[in-house]
Amino acid sequence: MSGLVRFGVSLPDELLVRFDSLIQRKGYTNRSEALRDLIRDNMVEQEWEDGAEVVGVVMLVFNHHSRELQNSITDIQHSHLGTIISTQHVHLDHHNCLEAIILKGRSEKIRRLADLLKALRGVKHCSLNMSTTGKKIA
Ligand code: NI
Repeated sequence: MSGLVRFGVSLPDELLVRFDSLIQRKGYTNRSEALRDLIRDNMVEQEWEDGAEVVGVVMLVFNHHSRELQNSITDIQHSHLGTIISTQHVHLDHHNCLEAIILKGRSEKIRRLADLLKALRGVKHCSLNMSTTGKKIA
């Protein structure tokens, strides 16, 4: 368990007014928690840039009736067993499916895999949520 350290921050007054307004809208009750989250976001972003081991979620929305596409999505997953840790399939409606693929591994590998999935014909939307293993984030 790490301890808490207090430190002073000097900011242009106008910037602080805007910061306070922003964090209030986002539901923060104090500046410290908002600042901690900003720092964490920045560290996670850096993990992705540095090629560290990270966690990501690829969300795919695609046409249920395209069997070829469904096969391709499954084939890609079967050939990346070391990186894909879980997959959830949701039948959104009669025509649309959503697949949430949770990945853990080197950031460039996860980006490549997300690009591969996105480029498949028939994918309506693909997004990559870039998160962290949490190991280095307090
Ligand atoms: Ni489905």
